[in-house]
Amino acid sequence: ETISVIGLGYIGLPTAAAFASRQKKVIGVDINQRAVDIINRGGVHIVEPELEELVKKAVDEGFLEAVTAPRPADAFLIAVPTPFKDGHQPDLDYVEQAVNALAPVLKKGDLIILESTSPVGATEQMADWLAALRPDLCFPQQDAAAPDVNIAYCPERVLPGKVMVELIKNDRVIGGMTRECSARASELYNIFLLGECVVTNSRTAEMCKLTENSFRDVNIAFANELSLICDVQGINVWELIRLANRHPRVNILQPGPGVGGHCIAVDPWFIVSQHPSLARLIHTARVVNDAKPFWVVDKVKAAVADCLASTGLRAAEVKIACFGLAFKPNIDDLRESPAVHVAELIADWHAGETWVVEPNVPHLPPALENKVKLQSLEFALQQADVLVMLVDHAVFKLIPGQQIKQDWIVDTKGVWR
Ligand code: SAJ
Repeated sequence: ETISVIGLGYIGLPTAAAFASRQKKVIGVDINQRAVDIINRGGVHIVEPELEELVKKAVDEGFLEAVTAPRPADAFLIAVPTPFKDGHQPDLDYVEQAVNALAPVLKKGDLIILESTSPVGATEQMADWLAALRPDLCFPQQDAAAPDVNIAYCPERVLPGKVMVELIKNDRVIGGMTRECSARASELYNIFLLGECVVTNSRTAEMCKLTENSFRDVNIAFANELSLICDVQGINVWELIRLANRHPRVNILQPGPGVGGHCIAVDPWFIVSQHPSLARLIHTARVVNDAKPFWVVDKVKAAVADCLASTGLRAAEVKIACFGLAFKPNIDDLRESPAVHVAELIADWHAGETWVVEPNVPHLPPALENKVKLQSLEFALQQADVLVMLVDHAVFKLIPGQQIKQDWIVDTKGVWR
């Protein structure tokens, strides 16, 4: 049995490595020649704990090979990006490209699984595309008899930074287009899965993925809204949440500078774009979370104004130090990071220098080049006038209170108060 994983990114490569580690022959497919070359040398082009060792072993032992165009296999897993286009419409172009590429090598008895986060109906859409490309094969439909090719939607739900653990341990939602499709997909994942395969249909599985990330977004928006209210009321929002969470049925998440990453800030829009008038709460949560960076910048402006009034410094002399750029603590991933957004907004507005401290990243992202300076933790703590805490990295939490001498602090994570 040969398994082909199409899209060797944050999800596809770990999944390919998991199958290969169970001695299955895996063909990884990616249009990025550079990624393919790195993998075939036993390396990785993304940072994720444990991944490099697994990939190296799989390639050395001959279980994993990367190529740029699909080859025949028995099962195909599609794990390509599904971003959104202008107006927050889901963009299925990469899925369609993957389908176009694999259609010619498809044969009777094959299984196709879509893992990419997708709007409801995407799996049926994929079956329609395939049916048009391969009229000689029978694809699953609600009414049809046993199809030649089985199709299922099985979303990933792994947490970046813990992918290799969660990939194996988490339960997996299996949305087959028919019962047979679900049975085949469950059998495939059971090659490496310790968690359970929970079977449903493809539309429910698509909605389930969107629901999980929207749940988190709505709950973070609740915490972010509380932080605005508490600021006006002079209440410490972190203490408030700690106290409220002592209630047995209350479990509020943490406020911050906004919501980043490539999932939670994106997936709720897939629901909103399909149901603009029904998804009011989900839409509002997005608006609340996306507004948070601007609120943080207003707080920084107020702190700088206060600093100028108290010290008599000119604005151009005030040094602002931002702590953290990653989209969440203890990772190096800057994708859609609200901290990057905040640092950029500050630098664009501020007349003096803006500094950034980010121990997890060696270079500034393009958005910040020529706008801010990367500084060491010690230097920024000693020399900055205004401190802005954006990401609660463990190293920042360890800074002893007496080392923080500044009077002007904007702390979006409640670390320094
Ligand atoms: N955040 C807060 N407050 C919190 C928790 C998170 O502001 O209390 C912020 C983070 O700082 C970050 C953003 O939310 O900017 C997202 O971080 P996250 O840790 O909630 O999620 P991701 O994006 O790393 O991964 C999520 C996970 N989904 C859920 O927990 C429901 C993961 O399981 C999914 O597989 C992943 O999205 C995905 O790929 O969809």
